Amino acid sequence: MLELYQFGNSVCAQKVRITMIEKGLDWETHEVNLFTSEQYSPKYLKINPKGVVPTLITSGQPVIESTLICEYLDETYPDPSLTPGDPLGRSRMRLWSKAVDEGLFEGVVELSFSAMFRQRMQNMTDEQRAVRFANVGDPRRRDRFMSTYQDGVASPYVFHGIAAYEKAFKTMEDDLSDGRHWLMGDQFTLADINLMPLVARLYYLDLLDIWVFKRPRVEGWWERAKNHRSFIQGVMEHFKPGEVSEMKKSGLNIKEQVSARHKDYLEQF
Ligand SMILES: N[C@@H](CCC(=O)N[C@@H](CS)C(=O)NCC(=O)O)C(=O)O
Repeated sequence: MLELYQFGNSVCAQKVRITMIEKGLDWETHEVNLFTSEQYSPKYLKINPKGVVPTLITSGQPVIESTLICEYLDETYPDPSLTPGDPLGRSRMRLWSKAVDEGLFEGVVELSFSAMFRQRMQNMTDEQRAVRFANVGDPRRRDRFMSTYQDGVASPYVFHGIAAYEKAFKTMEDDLSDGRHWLMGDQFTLADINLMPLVARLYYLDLLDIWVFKRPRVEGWWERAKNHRSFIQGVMEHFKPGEVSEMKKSGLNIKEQVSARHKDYLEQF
């Protein structure tokens, strides 16, 4: 039986769940409470030395990094395939994985953090905060975290995230302009799965229109994505009561500032 270490509303875990549902797989869930820093416990660090979720356990072996977990699942359970059949298609699909891993994921973290978790961290004790900032010895993650904790949407890391989303949505709109349903064409692939939770988070924070206003093809893609069975079962059905309304409320608190920074980005670049 596959095992998935995850935490509630984690976008990376959502990617993996969508993939497992596409494949018709069953799995056992273990919750790792990120708010009590369970991800840094010596026991968890043994299976995921980065101290993050998700981790997939298969035949007793850990697989980490959500993009790699999804690829592992697609290779191990090839039906239905979530990867284009030709090398060029695969390289294009992986460009989307890179966009997620090299900018969009940080963007979603910084925006979600500014909207939802910053205040929760302000209520922590100094000791609890110090543990969160320690971030298993990764100074880059710590710097991002501290900057967004201190400055919220004014942090340069939030600006980087806003820029990453702008570039991704522009490319999506262009790619979808030939009328294709999914990012790689008619085939639903890991590119769509990679993007779905990241677009969903903006949607639930009520920030999505900042980027997709006047991007009808992205809107069409999102409409299909959010009605896709694996999205409904892998994301929507996992929300706890009140979670969706809380995301919307938190996002609205930062919407004006995010919109202003998005305008700054368009003016500057
Ligand atoms: N690149 C990793 C990122 C994983 C990641 O950062 N996960 C977040 C939740 S979405 C986490 O566990 N954060 C805990 C922390 O930073 O302490 C992946 O795709 O699996």
